[in-house]
Amino acid sequence: MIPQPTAHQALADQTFALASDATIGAAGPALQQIAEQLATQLRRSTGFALPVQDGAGTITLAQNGPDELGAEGYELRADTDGVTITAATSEGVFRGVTTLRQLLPAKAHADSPQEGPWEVTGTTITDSPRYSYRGMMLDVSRHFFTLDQVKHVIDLISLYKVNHLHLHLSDDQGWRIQVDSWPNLTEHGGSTQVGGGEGGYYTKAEYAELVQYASDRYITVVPEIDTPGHTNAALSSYPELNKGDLPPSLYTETEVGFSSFTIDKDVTYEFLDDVFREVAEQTPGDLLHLGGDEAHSTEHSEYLTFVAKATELVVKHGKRVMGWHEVADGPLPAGSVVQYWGTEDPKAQVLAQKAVEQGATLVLSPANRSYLDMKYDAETPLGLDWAGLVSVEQSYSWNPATLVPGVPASAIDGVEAPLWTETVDDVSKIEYLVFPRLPGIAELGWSAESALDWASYRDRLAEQGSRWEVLGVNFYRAPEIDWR
Ligand code: IFG
Repeated sequence: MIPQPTAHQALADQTFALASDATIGAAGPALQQIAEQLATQLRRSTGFALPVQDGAGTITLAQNGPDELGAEGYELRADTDGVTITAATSEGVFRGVTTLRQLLPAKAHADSPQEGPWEVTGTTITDSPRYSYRGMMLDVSRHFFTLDQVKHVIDLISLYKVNHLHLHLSDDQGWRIQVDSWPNLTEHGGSTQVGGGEGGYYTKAEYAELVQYASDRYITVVPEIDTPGHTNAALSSYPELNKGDLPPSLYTETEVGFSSFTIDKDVTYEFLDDVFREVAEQTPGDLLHLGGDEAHSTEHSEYLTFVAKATELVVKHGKRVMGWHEVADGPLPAGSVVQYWGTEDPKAQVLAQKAVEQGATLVLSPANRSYLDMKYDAETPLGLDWAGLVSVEQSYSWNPATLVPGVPASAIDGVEAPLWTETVDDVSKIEYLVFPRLPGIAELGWSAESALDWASYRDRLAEQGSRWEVLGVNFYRAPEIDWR
């Protein structure tokens, strides 16, 4: 099991066997939707009818669980008579069903009928997450990924109880989300990508479908509009955004830090007001990420002026600010979340401490631990290595509560594993870098501190390989794992 549950107890000589006459019981629309998702998958791999019915079934989902397990906690019991999953919320039931999918044999993930038996060793599980924010980031700017490709990523990360998908929607190389009031952002700014390919963007209908697909799997989408740096695509789309109204050409290389909004132009803030409004309208979640990283071409006092004005606009449109840790050098509105992407660099640690001193909380994305675009080792064909080589063990063996010195454990909202896509232009490359490291980050976000143990984890990870083979995931068969 990954993430390791809070508590689990085997039931001696009890085995649940899913049989062809099994039913799935669920009360109410939310639980029935979860039941239908589970049934759809198990019908494919078992060939069983698996009707979903109101109330109890062979597998019963119920929302009368204990409140003390929180918004995502659940109880699961599998014994000879059946499986029951109870929680206080439908989200908790969904997390319990995710656990059930891992208790079933790997072939339960197949997309065609497989031979039985379909057995689950008898167990009782009581489970709830350590942190409320467990995320993955996909950079869809450097290389664009279609709605279906992002849905596939959502399917995979939801297997590990990830509950946030941060989409890096704009950068120097591409603007990827439709903004009706500034249409050239996608028409022109979305027309290419790293390497000069045709790029792309999400229409509002496509973005709504993406957000709904994530929501149906209890994943909140966090949109990022990176500012004031990483803005070449926007600057190239609208001359008036530039000093002297001179727009740069589109950019398809991979340098960083060369672009900046024009801080002393009013049109910059009129632009952001429109952009944040339209993005906020498409964002059911309460976080809007405004970037803030690597503003090397923005004079620092101007950067601070910008952050104050840009954060105010995010709040104006009803969202809480999220930003990379550089934003903490300026004043942040209440409820801000600062994303730490430092390594052991003291400057980054000071900014994280400044964030917490002014009441912000942290999401941890240490580049030398959680950046999924870092090479595994010197032979890895994809990815970068500026933050070092990140093996599976390096990615797992850290403690979010103590990573940043001088920051209380209570200030940590959770963890997020970013996948930057300078070197990643298709799904098999996404899978190669994300697996097997993402499950480890998901475990750091979910499991109790006492459960975090590399020897135990690497053994549990070894069993996931067979699931990824059934799912056709192009995972890196890291030699440090004894894959079963
Ligand atoms: N740093 C940049 C990213 C990306 C990354 C690649 C952050 C916050 C290096 N900013 O990480 O745009 O280029 O590893």
